[in-house]
Amino acid sequence: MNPQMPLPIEQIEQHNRKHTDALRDDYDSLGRQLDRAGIAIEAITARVAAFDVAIPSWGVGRGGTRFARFPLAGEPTNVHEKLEDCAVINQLGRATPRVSPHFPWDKTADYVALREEAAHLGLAFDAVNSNTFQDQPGLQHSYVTGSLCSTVAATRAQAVEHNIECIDIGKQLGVNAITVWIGDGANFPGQQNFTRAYDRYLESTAEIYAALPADWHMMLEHKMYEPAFYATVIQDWGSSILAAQHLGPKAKCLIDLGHHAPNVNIEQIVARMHRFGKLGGFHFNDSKYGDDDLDSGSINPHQLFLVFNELVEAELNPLAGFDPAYMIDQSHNVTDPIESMLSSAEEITSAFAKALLVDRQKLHAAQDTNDVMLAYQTLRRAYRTDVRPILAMARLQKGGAIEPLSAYRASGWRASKAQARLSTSAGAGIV
Ligand SMILES: [Mn+2]
Repeated sequence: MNPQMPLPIEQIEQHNRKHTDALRDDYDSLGRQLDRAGIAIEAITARVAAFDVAIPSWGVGRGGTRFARFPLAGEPTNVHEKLEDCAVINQLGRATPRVSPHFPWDKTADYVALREEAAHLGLAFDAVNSNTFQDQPGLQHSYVTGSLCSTVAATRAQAVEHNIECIDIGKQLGVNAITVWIGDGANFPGQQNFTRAYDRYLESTAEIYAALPADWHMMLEHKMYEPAFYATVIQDWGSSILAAQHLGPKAKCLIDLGHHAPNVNIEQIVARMHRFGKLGGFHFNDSKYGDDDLDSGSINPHQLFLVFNELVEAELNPLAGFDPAYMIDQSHNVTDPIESMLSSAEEITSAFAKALLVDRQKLHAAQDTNDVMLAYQTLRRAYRTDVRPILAMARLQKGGAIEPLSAYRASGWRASKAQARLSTSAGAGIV
Protein backbone atom coordinates (compact mmCIF):
# COMPACT_ATOMS: atom_id res chain seq x y z
CA MET A 1 0.00 0.00 0.00
CA ASN A 2 1.22 3.46 -0.88
CA PRO A 3 0.86 5.71 2.14
CA GLN A 4 -1.12 8.91 1.61
CA MET A 5 0.71 11.43 3.72
CA PRO A 6 -1.26 14.48 4.84
CA LEU A 7 0.75 17.32 3.23
CA PRO A 8 1.04 17.75 -0.56
CA ILE A 9 4.36 16.29 -1.75
CA GLU A 10 4.87 19.21 -4.16
CA GLN A 11 4.87 21.56 -1.17
CA ILE A 12 7.81 19.71 0.43
CA GLU A 13 9.65 19.43 -2.87
CA GLN A 14 9.29 23.14 -3.43
CA HIS A 15 10.61 23.82 0.07
CA ASN A 16 13.56 21.50 -0.48
CA ARG A 17 14.49 23.09 -3.82
CA LYS A 18 15.06 26.37 -1.99
CA HIS A 19 17.42 24.77 0.55
CA THR A 20 19.23 22.01 -1.35
CA ASP A 21 22.26 24.03 -2.53
CA ALA A 22 23.04 25.36 0.94
CA LEU A 23 22.61 21.90 2.45
CA ARG A 24 24.90 20.30 -0.12
CA ASP A 25 27.53 22.95 0.65
CA ASP A 26 27.32 22.39 4.43
CA TYR A 27 27.22 18.61 4.05
CA ASP A 28 30.29 18.51 1.83
CA SER A 29 32.17 20.75 4.23
CA LEU A 30 31.27 18.56 7.21
CA GLY A 31 32.16 15.51 5.12
CA ARG A 32 35.70 16.84 4.59
CA GLN A 33 36.01 17.67 8.28
CA LEU A 34 34.95 14.16 9.31
CA ASP A 35 37.11 12.58 6.65
CA ARG A 36 40.19 14.12 8.31
CA ALA A 37 39.18 12.23 11.46
CA GLY A 38 38.80 9.00 9.49
CA ILE A 39 35.00 9.04 9.51
CA ALA A 40 32.98 8.49 6.33
CA ILE A 41 30.02 10.86 6.47
CA GLU A 42 27.87 8.60 4.29
CA ALA A 43 28.12 5.80 6.85
CA ILE A 44 26.93 8.15 9.60
CA THR A 45 24.12 9.48 7.41
CA ALA A 46 22.97 5.90 6.71
CA ARG A 47 22.84 5.14 10.47
CA VAL A 48 20.95 8.37 11.13
CA ALA A 49 18.49 7.60 8.33
CA ALA A 50 17.80 4.20 9.91
CA PHE A 51 17.23 5.69 13.37
CA ASP A 52 13.74 6.40 14.63
CA VAL A 53 11.85 7.27 17.77
CA ALA A 54 8.16 6.70 18.53
CA ILE A 55 5.67 9.46 19.26
CA PRO A 56 3.20 9.10 22.12
CA SER A 57 -0.39 9.57 20.99
CA TRP A 58 -0.93 11.78 24.06
CA GLY A 59 1.85 14.11 22.97
CA VAL A 60 0.09 15.62 19.94
CA GLY A 61 -2.54 17.37 22.07
CA ARG A 62 -1.82 20.34 24.27
CA GLY A 63 -0.72 19.19 27.69
CA GLY A 64 -1.24 21.03 30.91
CA THR A 65 -0.33 21.22 34.55
CA ARG A 66 -2.55 20.70 37.58
CA PHE A 67 -3.24 24.43 37.42
CA ALA A 68 -4.49 24.75 33.87
CA ARG A 69 -4.53 23.50 30.35
CA PHE A 70 -4.69 25.98 27.50
CA PRO A 71 -6.31 24.29 24.50
CA LEU A 72 -4.91 24.96 21.03
CA ALA A 73 -7.30 25.67 18.17
CA GLY A 74 -7.14 22.77 15.75
CA GLU A 75 -5.54 20.25 18.11
CA PRO A 76 -6.65 16.63 17.64
CA THR A 77 -9.82 15.53 19.40
CA ASN A 78 -9.67 11.75 18.89
CA VAL A 79 -7.26 8.96 17.95
CA HIS A 80 -7.88 9.42 14.22
CA GLU A 81 -6.93 13.08 14.30
CA LYS A 82 -3.95 12.25 16.52
CA LEU A 83 -2.74 9.86 13.83
CA GLU A 84 -3.08 12.61 11.21
CA ASP A 85 -0.85 14.93 13.24
CA CYS A 86 1.66 12.15 13.87
CA ALA A 87 1.73 11.58 10.10
CA VAL A 88 2.54 15.26 9.50
CA ILE A 89 5.43 15.03 11.99
CA ASN A 90 6.77 11.93 10.28
CA GLN A 91 6.25 13.28 6.78
CA LEU A 92 8.37 16.35 7.49
CA GLY A 93 10.92 14.89 9.92
CA ARG A 94 11.06 11.23 8.75
CA ALA A 95 12.29 10.07 12.16
CA THR A 96 9.00 9.13 13.85
CA PRO A 97 7.21 6.37 11.92
CA ARG A 98 5.57 4.78 14.98
CA VAL A 99 2.93 5.89 17.47
CA SER A 100 2.72 4.63 21.04
CA PRO A 101 -0.98 4.44 21.99
CA HIS A 102 -2.53 4.80 25.40
CA PHE A 103 -5.64 3.11 26.75
CA PRO A 104 -8.36 3.94 27.46
CA TRP A 105 -7.55 7.35 25.95
CA ASP A 106 -7.21 5.88 22.44
CA LYS A 107 -10.07 3.38 22.66
CA THR A 108 -11.89 2.70 19.42
CA ALA A 109 -14.26 0.05 18.09
CA ASP A 110 -12.02 -1.66 15.54
CA TYR A 111 -8.26 -1.93 16.10
CA VAL A 112 -7.58 -3.84 12.91
CA ALA A 113 -9.12 -0.91 11.02
CA LEU A 114 -7.09 1.53 13.15
CA ARG A 115 -3.89 -0.28 12.22
CA GLU A 116 -4.84 0.00 8.53
CA GLU A 117 -5.68 3.65 8.97
CA ALA A 118 -2.24 4.25 10.47
CA ALA A 119 -0.52 2.29 7.69
CA HIS A 120 -2.40 4.39 5.15
CA LEU A 121 -0.76 7.44 6.74
CA GLY A 122 2.68 5.81 6.65
CA LEU A 123 2.60 4.92 10.37
CA ALA A 124 2.75 1.83 12.56
CA PHE A 125 2.14 1.39 16.28
CA ASP A 126 4.63 1.03 19.12
CA ALA A 127 4.30 -0.19 22.72
CA VAL A 128 0.82 0.07 24.24
CA ASN A 129 0.48 2.00 27.50
CA SER A 130 -1.97 1.00 30.20
CA ASN A 131 -3.59 3.46 32.58
CA THR A 132 -4.48 2.58 36.14
CA PHE A 133 -3.50 5.97 37.54
CA GLN A 134 -6.89 7.60 37.08
CA ASP A 135 -10.53 6.57 37.33
CA GLN A 136 -12.55 6.28 34.13
CA PRO A 137 -16.31 6.75 33.86
CA GLY A 138 -18.07 3.50 34.75
CA LEU A 139 -15.09 1.94 36.51
CA GLN A 140 -16.23 -0.42 39.25
CA HIS A 141 -13.34 0.10 41.68
CA SER A 142 -11.52 3.38 42.25
CA TYR A 143 -7.74 3.66 42.05
CA VAL A 144 -7.64 6.43 44.65
CA THR A 145 -5.56 4.32 47.05
CA GLY A 146 -3.75 2.22 44.46
CA SER A 147 -4.17 -0.09 41.48
CA LEU A 148 -1.77 -3.02 40.98
CA CYS A 149 -0.67 -2.54 44.62
CA SER A 150 -4.11 -1.87 46.08
CA THR A 151 -4.94 -3.54 49.37
CA VAL A 152 -8.31 -4.44 47.81
CA ALA A 153 -8.14 -7.68 45.83
CA ALA A 154 -10.97 -6.69 43.47
CA THR A 155 -9.19 -3.42 42.60
CA ARG A 156 -5.95 -5.27 41.85
CA ALA A 157 -7.88 -7.75 39.68
CA GLN A 158 -9.49 -4.88 37.76
CA ALA A 159 -6.08 -3.27 37.16
CA VAL A 160 -4.58 -6.57 35.99
CA GLU A 161 -7.56 -7.14 33.70
CA HIS A 162 -7.08 -3.70 32.12
CA ASN A 163 -3.42 -4.47 31.38
CA ILE A 164 -4.37 -7.79 29.78
CA GLU A 165 -6.97 -5.98 27.67
CA CYS A 166 -4.19 -3.61 26.54
CA ILE A 167 -2.10 -6.61 25.48
CA ASP A 168 -5.05 -7.91 23.44
CA ILE A 169 -5.44 -4.51 21.76
CA GLY A 170 -1.70 -4.41 21.14
CA LYS A 171 -1.84 -7.77 19.34
CA GLN A 172 -4.41 -6.32 16.97
CA LEU A 173 -2.29 -3.21 16.44
CA GLY A 174 0.76 -5.33 15.59
CA VAL A 175 2.97 -4.30 18.50
CA ASN A 176 4.97 -6.48 20.87
CA ALA A 177 5.37 -4.51 24.08
CA ILE A 178 3.36 -3.00 26.90
CA THR A 179 4.61 -0.20 29.12
CA VAL A 180 3.34 -0.29 32.70
CA TRP A 181 3.55 2.78 34.85
CA ILE A 182 1.55 3.06 38.05
CA GLY A 183 0.98 6.00 40.33
CA ASP A 184 0.67 3.74 43.39
CA GLY A 185 2.32 4.92 46.54
CA ALA A 186 1.77 6.94 49.68
CA ASN A 187 1.31 10.58 50.53
CA PHE A 188 1.95 10.14 54.24
CA PRO A 189 4.52 8.29 56.34
CA GLY A 190 2.87 5.24 57.78
CA GLN A 191 0.18 5.16 55.10
CA GLN A 192 1.59 2.11 53.37
CA ASN A 193 3.72 -0.85 54.33
CA PHE A 194 6.62 -0.59 51.86
CA THR A 195 7.22 -4.33 51.68
CA ARG A 196 3.64 -5.49 51.40
CA ALA A 197 2.87 -2.86 48.72
CA TYR A 198 5.85 -4.06 46.65
CA ASP A 199 4.80 -7.69 47.16
CA ARG A 200 1.36 -6.87 45.79
CA TYR A 201 3.03 -5.18 42.78
CA LEU A 202 5.05 -8.33 42.10
CA GLU A 203 1.96 -10.53 42.36
CA SER A 204 -0.13 -8.34 40.07
CA THR A 205 2.58 -7.84 37.45
CA ALA A 206 3.23 -11.61 37.46
CA GLU A 207 -0.38 -12.09 36.34
CA ILE A 208 0.12 -9.58 33.51
CA TYR A 209 3.44 -11.20 32.64
CA ALA A 210 1.71 -14.58 32.34
CA ALA A 211 -0.58 -13.09 29.67
CA LEU A 212 2.30 -11.85 27.48
CA PRO A 213 2.62 -13.55 24.07
CA ALA A 214 5.95 -15.33 23.45
CA ASP A 215 7.56 -12.48 21.51
CA TRP A 216 6.36 -9.65 23.79
CA HIS A 217 8.10 -7.49 26.35
CA MET A 218 6.70 -5.81 29.38
CA MET A 219 8.44 -2.54 30.21
CA LEU A 220 8.33 -1.36 33.80
CA GLU A 221 8.53 2.42 34.11
CA HIS A 222 9.75 3.87 37.39
CA LYS A 223 9.13 7.40 38.64
CA MET A 224 10.36 8.98 41.83
CA TYR A 225 7.22 10.88 42.86
CA GLU A 226 3.86 12.27 41.72
CA PRO A 227 1.04 11.55 42.25
CA ALA A 228 2.35 9.91 45.43
CA PHE A 229 4.45 12.59 47.09
CA TYR A 230 5.91 10.67 50.02
CA ALA A 231 6.72 7.23 48.62
CA THR A 232 6.08 5.65 45.23
CA VAL A 233 6.11 1.85 44.95
CA ILE A 234 8.31 1.73 41.81
CA GLN A 235 10.25 4.86 42.63
CA ASP A 236 13.63 4.23 41.07
CA TRP A 237 15.64 1.95 38.80
CA GLY A 238 16.51 -0.30 41.74
CA SER A 239 12.91 -1.22 42.49
CA SER A 240 12.31 -1.48 38.75
CA ILE A 241 15.19 -3.83 37.89
CA LEU A 242 14.53 -6.02 40.94
CA ALA A 243 10.94 -6.46 39.77
CA ALA A 244 12.05 -7.12 36.18
CA GLN A 245 14.54 -9.74 37.38
CA HIS A 246 11.88 -11.31 39.60
CA LEU A 247 9.34 -11.49 36.76
CA GLY A 248 11.57 -13.03 34.08
CA PRO A 249 13.26 -12.40 30.74
CA LYS A 250 10.28 -10.73 29.08
CA ALA A 251 10.25 -8.01 31.74
CA LYS A 252 12.55 -5.05 31.17
CA CYS A 253 12.92 -1.54 32.49
CA LEU A 254 11.98 1.70 30.82
CA ILE A 255 13.87 4.86 31.64
CA ASP A 256 11.93 8.10 31.47
CA LEU A 257 14.55 10.84 31.62
CA GLY A 258 12.34 13.02 33.84
CA HIS A 259 11.67 10.38 36.48
CA HIS A 260 14.78 10.79 38.62
CA ALA A 261 16.01 13.04 41.36
CA PRO A 262 17.81 16.15 40.06
CA ASN A 263 21.44 15.54 39.06
CA VAL A 264 21.14 11.75 39.02
CA ASN A 265 23.63 10.20 36.60
CA ILE A 266 21.11 8.67 34.19
CA GLU A 267 23.73 7.57 31.66
CA GLN A 268 25.29 5.40 34.34
CA ILE A 269 21.90 3.81 35.02
CA VAL A 270 21.72 3.02 31.30
CA ALA A 271 25.04 1.18 31.53
CA ARG A 272 23.96 -0.76 34.63
CA MET A 273 20.67 -1.84 33.14
CA HIS A 274 22.30 -2.93 29.93
CA ARG A 275 24.90 -4.95 31.85
CA PHE A 276 22.08 -7.11 33.18
CA GLY A 277 20.05 -7.25 29.95
CA LYS A 278 17.20 -5.22 31.37
CA LEU A 279 17.28 -2.08 29.25
CA GLY A 280 13.85 -2.12 27.62
CA GLY A 281 13.33 1.41 26.42
CA PHE A 282 13.30 5.15 26.91
CA HIS A 283 10.89 7.97 27.33
CA PHE A 284 12.75 11.04 26.11
CA ASN A 285 12.02 14.49 27.47
CA ASP A 286 13.94 17.10 29.42
CA SER A 287 13.60 18.67 32.83
CA LYS A 288 14.93 21.42 35.03
CA TYR A 289 13.36 20.60 38.39
CA GLY A 290 11.38 17.38 38.34
CA ASP A 291 9.17 15.50 35.90
CA ASP A 292 8.79 18.66 33.86
CA ASP A 293 8.18 16.81 30.56
CA LEU A 294 9.91 19.61 28.63
CA ASP A 295 11.09 19.19 25.06
CA SER A 296 14.02 16.79 24.57
CA GLY A 297 17.36 18.54 24.54
CA SER A 298 15.89 21.92 25.50
CA ILE A 299 17.54 22.06 28.94
CA ASN A 300 20.38 19.56 28.98
CA PRO A 301 21.38 18.39 25.50
CA HIS A 302 24.72 17.22 26.89
CA GLN A 303 22.99 14.66 29.12
CA LEU A 304 21.07 13.41 26.10
CA PHE A 305 24.38 12.96 24.27
CA LEU A 306 25.88 11.08 27.22
CA VAL A 307 22.87 8.76 27.32
CA PHE A 308 23.33 7.99 23.62
CA ASN A 309 27.04 7.55 24.18
CA GLU A 310 26.15 4.67 26.53
CA LEU A 311 23.64 3.29 24.04
CA VAL A 312 26.26 3.21 21.29
CA GLU A 313 28.63 1.50 23.75
CA ALA A 314 25.86 -1.01 24.43
CA GLU A 315 25.48 -1.67 20.71
CA LEU A 316 29.15 -2.63 20.52
CA ASN A 317 28.64 -5.07 23.34
CA PRO A 318 25.14 -6.35 22.70
CA LEU A 319 23.49 -8.66 25.16
CA ALA A 320 20.77 -11.02 24.01
CA GLY A 321 17.71 -9.08 22.94
CA PHE A 322 19.24 -5.59 23.11
CA ASP A 323 16.74 -3.59 21.11
CA PRO A 324 15.60 -0.68 23.24
CA ALA A 325 12.33 1.03 22.35
CA TYR A 326 12.89 4.75 21.89
CA MET A 327 9.90 6.95 22.59
CA ILE A 328 9.22 10.59 23.28
CA ASP A 329 7.13 11.37 26.38
CA GLN A 330 6.55 15.09 26.75
CA SER A 331 3.85 17.55 27.68
CA HIS A 332 3.57 20.50 25.30
CA ASN A 333 1.83 23.10 27.36
CA VAL A 334 2.65 26.29 25.45
CA THR A 335 3.77 25.21 21.96
CA ASP A 336 2.12 23.63 18.95
CA PRO A 337 2.82 19.95 19.75
CA ILE A 338 3.78 19.22 16.13
CA GLU A 339 6.52 21.85 16.34
CA SER A 340 7.75 20.46 19.66
CA MET A 341 7.84 16.92 18.27
CA LEU A 342 9.77 17.99 15.18
CA SER A 343 12.28 19.84 17.33
CA SER A 344 12.54 17.01 19.88
CA ALA A 345 13.01 14.26 17.29
CA GLU A 346 15.80 16.38 15.79
CA GLU A 347 17.49 16.82 19.20
CA ILE A 348 17.29 13.10 19.94
CA THR A 349 18.61 12.11 16.52
CA SER A 350 21.34 14.71 16.87
CA ALA A 351 22.48 13.19 20.19
CA PHE A 352 22.57 9.77 18.51
CA ALA A 353 24.57 11.11 15.54
CA LYS A 354 27.11 12.77 17.85
CA ALA A 355 27.50 9.56 19.84
CA LEU A 356 28.27 7.77 16.55
CA LEU A 357 31.10 10.24 15.93
CA VAL A 358 32.96 9.32 19.13
CA ASP A 359 36.29 7.67 18.31
CA ARG A 360 35.62 4.50 20.36
CA GLN A 361 39.06 3.02 19.90
CA LYS A 362 40.70 6.18 21.13
CA LEU A 363 38.23 6.53 24.00
CA HIS A 364 38.72 2.96 25.20
CA ALA A 365 42.50 3.25 24.96
CA ALA A 366 42.42 6.49 26.97
CA GLN A 367 40.17 4.87 29.57
CA ASP A 368 42.40 1.82 29.88
CA THR A 369 45.55 3.90 30.29
CA ASN A 370 43.88 6.40 32.63
CA ASP A 371 44.48 9.31 30.27
CA VAL A 372 41.69 11.32 31.83
CA MET A 373 41.94 14.46 29.69
CA LEU A 374 42.18 12.56 26.41
CA ALA A 375 39.15 10.43 27.31
CA TYR A 376 37.15 13.52 28.17
CA GLN A 377 38.27 15.41 25.05
CA THR A 378 37.44 12.43 22.84
CA LEU A 379 33.83 12.66 23.94
CA ARG A 380 33.87 16.44 23.83
CA ARG A 381 35.13 16.56 20.27
CA ALA A 382 32.18 14.49 19.05
CA TYR A 383 29.71 16.49 21.12
CA ARG A 384 30.91 19.78 19.64
CA THR A 385 30.39 18.67 16.05
CA ASP A 386 27.48 20.37 14.32
CA VAL A 387 25.66 17.36 12.85
CA ARG A 388 22.68 19.25 11.44
CA PRO A 389 23.72 18.74 7.79
CA ILE A 390 23.75 14.96 8.38
CA LEU A 391 20.25 15.01 9.81
CA ALA A 392 18.93 17.24 7.03
CA MET A 393 20.52 15.05 4.35
CA ALA A 394 18.97 11.92 5.91
CA ARG A 395 15.58 13.65 5.90
CA LEU A 396 15.97 14.76 2.30
CA GLN A 397 16.93 11.24 1.20
CA LYS A 398 13.80 9.89 2.90
CA GLY A 399 11.46 12.47 1.37
CA GLY A 400 11.21 14.79 4.37
CA ALA A 401 11.84 18.51 4.64
CA ILE A 402 15.30 20.05 4.91
CA GLU A 403 13.97 22.59 7.41
CA PRO A 404 10.95 20.84 9.01
CA LEU A 405 9.81 23.73 11.21
CA SER A 406 9.62 26.31 8.44
CA ALA A 407 8.05 23.77 6.06
CA TYR A 408 5.42 23.03 8.72
CA ARG A 409 4.66 26.70 9.28
CA ALA A 410 4.37 27.29 5.54
CA SER A 411 1.91 24.39 5.21
CA GLY A 412 -0.83 26.15 7.20
CA TRP A 413 -1.76 22.78 8.72
CA ARG A 414 -2.86 24.01 12.14
CA ALA A 415 -4.90 26.90 10.82
CA SER A 416 -6.76 24.61 8.42
CA LYS A 417 -7.40 22.11 11.24
CA ALA A 418 -8.70 24.92 13.45
CA GLN A 419 -11.47 25.26 10.88
CA ALA A 420 -12.07 21.53 10.40
CA ARG A 421 -11.76 20.09 13.92
CA LEU A 422 -14.24 20.61 16.71
CA SER A 423 -12.94 22.74 19.53
CA THR A 424 -12.58 20.60 22.61
CA SER A 425 -11.69 20.48 26.21
CA ALA A 426 -10.53 16.88 25.76
CA GLY A 427 -7.33 16.58 27.72
CA ALA A 428 -4.01 15.22 26.73
CA GLY A 429 -2.22 13.21 29.32
CA ILE A 430 1.06 13.25 31.07
CA VAL A 431 2.70 9.96 31.87
MN1 LIG B 1 7.03 8.28 30.72
